[in-house]
Amino acid sequence: MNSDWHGISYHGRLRVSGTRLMDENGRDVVLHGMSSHGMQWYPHFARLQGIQTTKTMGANVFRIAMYTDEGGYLTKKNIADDVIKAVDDTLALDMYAIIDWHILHDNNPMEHIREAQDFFEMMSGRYANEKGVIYEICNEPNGPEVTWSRCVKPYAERVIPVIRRHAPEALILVGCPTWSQDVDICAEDPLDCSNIMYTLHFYAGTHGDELREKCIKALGMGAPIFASEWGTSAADGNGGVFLRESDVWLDFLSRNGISWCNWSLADRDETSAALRPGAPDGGWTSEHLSESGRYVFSKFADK
Ligand code: IDC
Repeated sequence: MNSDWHGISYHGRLRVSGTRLMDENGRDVVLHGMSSHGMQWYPHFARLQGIQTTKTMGANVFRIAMYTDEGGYLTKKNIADDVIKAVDDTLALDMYAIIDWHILHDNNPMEHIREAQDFFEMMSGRYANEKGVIYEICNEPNGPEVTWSRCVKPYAERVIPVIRRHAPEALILVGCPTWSQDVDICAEDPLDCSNIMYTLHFYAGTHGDELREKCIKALGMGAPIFASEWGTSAADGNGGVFLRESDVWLDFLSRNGISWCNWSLADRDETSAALRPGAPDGGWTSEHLSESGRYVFSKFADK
């Protein structure tokens, strides 16, 4: 591990200042790391051994993607136990943990707002005093009817206070319409709360200049941005990998001081997965990593 690796014990509680993410002592912070795949499918990679291996390569954040739909939390509540284990393991490694309410095909976050409130009530109660826990309240709102003003913003306004009751200073990430791409729309009509960031998601084979323009526009309007999910593949998680396009994106994020998590830490047979099929739970060497995994793991420690 690089000697300038820094985790929770160094940075402490994170806070948003303007569009920047800062640490407890007022230093700029940029987090790099992996996102798990769906916790209903790949919980074994979201454990100490695997997360530790990403840390060895320079990662200081881990995102725990808890799908709501598709056999996730809504139909299998005890997935929350795996999420808790993953959060505890991540914190034990001195790394920041993102708890992601991973809506996707259930495109409107309002659809399950009660469940979201109960879930975040439980999680923020449990981690009330933890400086390293970050809450991502809706992965990717999507669909023509799912607008910021009518659906996502009111959802955020009802879920954020639930978290704030227990963890008043926690960093909270808010998804944007159109699969967390419309950061500019959120920026035009921002939430009236502190310590929140909007998420920008991209897949290098599908999204390019146009999405970067939206991001620049949002930053220009003062919206803080966190790239909590991106892939080297096309948006369906496959195709490519698009490493030249990924270079352009990572350079862009770096120039703008934007933190990121890569999709995904799994051995699924799809190009976005960082591990090759049959990979063990951790301790990976180059032979266990996919082309994407080799690329992404080599970027964690970049500034
Ligand atoms: C994809 C997975 C794929 C799985 C599918 C389920 O890669 O294995 O079958 O979800 O719905 C996202 C989502 C993320 C997607 C990913 C790739 O947040 O859940 O994962 N993606 O399609 N947004 C844009 C792309």
